[in-house]
Parts: sequence; C-alpha cells; structure tokens
Amino acid sequence: MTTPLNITLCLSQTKPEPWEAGLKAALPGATVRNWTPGEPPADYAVVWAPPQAFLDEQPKLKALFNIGAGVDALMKLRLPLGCQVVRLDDAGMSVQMAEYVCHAVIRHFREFDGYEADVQAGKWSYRKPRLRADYPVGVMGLGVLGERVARALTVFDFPVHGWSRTPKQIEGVQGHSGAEGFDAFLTSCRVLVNLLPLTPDTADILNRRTLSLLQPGAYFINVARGAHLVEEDLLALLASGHMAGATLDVFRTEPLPEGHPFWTHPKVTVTPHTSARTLRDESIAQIAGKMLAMMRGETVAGLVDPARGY
Ligand code: NDP
Ligand code: OXD
Repeated sequence: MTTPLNITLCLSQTKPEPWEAGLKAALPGATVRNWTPGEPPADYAVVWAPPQAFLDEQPKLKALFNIGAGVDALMKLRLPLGCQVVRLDDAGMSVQMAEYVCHAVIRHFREFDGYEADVQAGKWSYRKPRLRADYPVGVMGLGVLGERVARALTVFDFPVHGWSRTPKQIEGVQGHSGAEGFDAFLTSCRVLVNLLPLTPDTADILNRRTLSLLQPGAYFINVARGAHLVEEDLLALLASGHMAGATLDVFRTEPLPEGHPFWTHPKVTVTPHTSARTLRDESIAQIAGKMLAMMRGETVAGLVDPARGY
C-alpha cells in the first residue's frame, strides 16, 4: 500500500479554501490541509510568502510549490534541508504580461494619453506620427515571461532588444547577454521593460547610471519587482527630462504608501501589481501534475536553482 500524499498550504494574502478544494479534486486520495501551527509534517507545500515559522515546522518537505513566478520572498528564508523550490512556469501569466506590456508601449508610442487629455478639453487635434525606428524596446529578462513579451512586441514591428544572463536566440529580437553586454543593451533602447527575477545580482539594477544610458526621452515599464529600481533615481531623471515617463506595476513597498510621489506624478502610471495574475485553475493543474511527476522520479520545469536565486 502506498502512503497517501500529504500536502500543506501556507498562502499569505490568498484565500486558502479554493486551493485546498482544487488540489483535493486534482489529487484524489491526497491529504490537503491549510497549515496551522503544530500540524504534522507534510511531503509537499503550496506556498506564497510563508513565514519562517512555517518552514521551521516542516523538516520533511520534499518540495515547495510557489504560486507565483517570482521566488524572491521564498529565497530569503531558511529552507528545509534538501527541499526543492518549484515556481509557476507560465500557467497563464505570459499572455497577460504580453497584453500589459504591449498596451503600455503602444499607449506611450501613440500618445494616447495626450489624445485623451485633448478630448477631455473638447479639442480635435492631431499629433505628428512617431517613427517606430525611434522607439527601440529593450526587454530585460528573456525567460518564460520576457520571451513571450519580446515576441509580442515584434508583431507590432518595434525594433526589439533583449538581455539575459546567458545568450538567447529569438527571431526578430537582438540579443545581448551578461554583465559585459548590459551597457550596450541599454544604449540601444528607448523603451525599457523589466522582467528580471529579483536576486542579489539584480537588486537596484535600475538606477541613475543605468537609466541614464537609455536613449533620451526614455520610457520605463517595471513589471518585475520594485526592488530592481532605485525610485529616487527614476524621479530625478523624470524631473531632468531624460525619462519621458514610466508605467509601474511593482514597488519597493506594496501597497504603494499613501503620499508616495508615484501616485500623483503626471508622467507615471501606477497599477497595483496586477500585470500577470496567478490563475488558480491553471496553477493547480500545473502544480498537481508536477507533484505526480516528481513522485515518479521525473524532473519538472520551473525548478529553482538556489545558487542563481531564480
Ligand atoms: P524566468 O526565470 O523564466 O526568466 C528570468 C530571465 O531573467 C532569464 O532570461 C534569465 O537569464 C534572466 N536573468 C536572471 N538573472 C539575470 C542577470 N543577473 N542578468 C541578466 N539576465 C538575468 O522568470 P519569468 O520570466 O517566469 O519571471 C520573471 C519575473 O517576473 C519573476 O521573477 C517575477 O519577479 C516577475 N513577475 C511579476 C509579475 C507581476 O504581476 N508583476 C507576475 C509574474 C512574475 P537566463 O535565461 O540566461 O537564465
Ligand atoms: C509572481 C507575481 O511572481 O505575481 O508571480 O509577482
């Protein structure tokens, strides 16, 4: 007789009941419990930003399944020895990210905010069409999400550049890689999209020096993590005119604190960390499939390398 699969859930800011029900339905016979202190140790955990106290009580965990793509919050914790970390691998997020980024790029390029302001003022006015060639877009991070975004941008005929840790070949995208390729990547771009994971190598990577390398009148779209950006440096470059504007979905402190200058900045669009939401049904199906594959001894996609931090 095989021992039933024992799964624990520890989801901050997320209602656990639908996840518990969904995992039970996807894995008949498994024990699935929402964690409360003092529970018996489980084999697998499904988590979002769990507290250290949870991990300290789970010495037998074989794997932690993160219900997001970014594992930065998890990698700051002391994990049980030998426990693997598995992140969401797309699960419906890449199409949302492509929609969000293309929308932001096109809105800026076509000056739709300006037209909206004119219409509000009752003005029927034209702006001179901009040249696509003057708006090369750079995507930092060419992983599951970045590659989809870069490909989507090529559909609109923007010149597209990409930057990754290791070299990548994507049709229609000019690749740059490694620390040695970073400055040349930045100087090639006027619009910059951040889709890097947050690791010790990428924290504060967008700062006065790096943003200043972008072409004048630059536009920045941050859909990765707030801690990639030195916020005061972006504000200073918006004030100097080097940066034309920004669309920001993620912030150093979330929710964005009351009174933060981004809330009311005329050149900044704020959204509440919503560019690519976790879709519950797709995520449960992916996680359940990976648990079964791991139990059969197979390797699964989305395994986090602790040395790289993503
Ligand atoms: P992946 O792990 O698939 O891709 C990461 C990419 O970043 C890879 O191309 C990798 O290079 C590159 N990279 C990592 N470190 C470096 C470095 N030091 N220098 C250059 N390139 C580097 O991640 P995803 O695409 O799935 O997700 C990216 C991030 O998006 C997540 O970590 C998360 O923070 C954020 N996110 C935000 C959401 C939101 O709603 N705002 C939703 C979902 C995710 P290589 O290919 O060589 O390994
Ligand atoms: C994620 C996120 O990492 O939603 O999935 O930010």
